[in-house]
Amino acid sequence: MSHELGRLEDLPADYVAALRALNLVPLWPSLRAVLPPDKPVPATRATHWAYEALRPLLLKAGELTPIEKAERRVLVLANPGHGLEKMQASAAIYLGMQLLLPGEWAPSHRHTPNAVRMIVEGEGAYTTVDGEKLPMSRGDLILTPTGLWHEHGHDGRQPVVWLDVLDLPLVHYLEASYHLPGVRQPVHPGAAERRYARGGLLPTPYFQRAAKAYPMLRYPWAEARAALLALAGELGADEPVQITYANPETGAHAQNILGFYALMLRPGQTLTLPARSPACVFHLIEGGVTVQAGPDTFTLAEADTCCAPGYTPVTLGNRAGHGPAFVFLADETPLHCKLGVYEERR
Ligand code: 1HN
Repeated sequence: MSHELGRLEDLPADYVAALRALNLVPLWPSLRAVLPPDKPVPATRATHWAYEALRPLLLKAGELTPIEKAERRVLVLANPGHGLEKMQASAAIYLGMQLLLPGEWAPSHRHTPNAVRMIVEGEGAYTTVDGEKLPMSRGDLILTPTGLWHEHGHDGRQPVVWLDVLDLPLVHYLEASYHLPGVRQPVHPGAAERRYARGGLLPTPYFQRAAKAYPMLRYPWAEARAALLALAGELGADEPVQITYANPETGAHAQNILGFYALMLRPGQTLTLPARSPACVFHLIEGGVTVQAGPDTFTLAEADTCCAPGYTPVTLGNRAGHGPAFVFLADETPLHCKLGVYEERR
């Protein structure tokens, strides 16, 4: 049973002042705000960031601010529901579009928040993570897990842009976010994506595997796309065609806090994702889709990004009459599962 609780204004001012002087506050005036009835009231608002609109502003940043003055030249995709200055897409997710110009160098550093990059456009850039030089091509997913040294370089001729996805808002909220500058990393040969190139086939004996928490750092789009097409061939026409970016040694999510997925929509297919507790980000790699998040509907062109708050059903639709659409997703599922607050409502 829910009934009106006493308000702060109902209490004598001198009583409230006496409490405050001792760093005390009464719970009951705020109880309903922190425990709203039935479901949360998310600050996260369904929000769309159109690439066509932001791209010229990002390129302009390349003229206005040299890389030495930025370290990372990024426009943050901020959710107005949280206040733009908070630099949050959702409670736990940070999004930014990063520009690296030919010849530029974004120096080595490491930090506690986990990052991934989803490459949006351009060729010739690379990121070196934990001594592994990882080429960046459109649609590739590159991990930069917590604590690993990383730096970006660019040997190509065109601007390179990627989407950064970090769990920064959460790690910052936990007062666990910090940064260390580093020196240029020595690069060691070999790429884990080749060692782990086939699902279910692991390097043996065990010592040939990376005895690392994050054995594979780059997930080439060519592999993910081929996996989706193969999966589509196996599944019924109405079934969701979706893959999870996983740790090849453990099968768990690739990173600890945020989950990453790719999804294929067949021509004309619509797919309704049930309301779930985690917020979710959608980034269109290929094709044209609509994203209906509760009462809001967004029309995504290639390289567009949008987010939906938790506890909101989302319907995705492929607008194309022919040709599949490919969407990259990031969400807070691993975090919610580990904390025991994950929920799905149908
Ligand atoms: C970071 O380290 C990068 O390394 C990009 O490219 C964006 C946003 C907040 C904190 C660290 C990068 C970031 C970031």
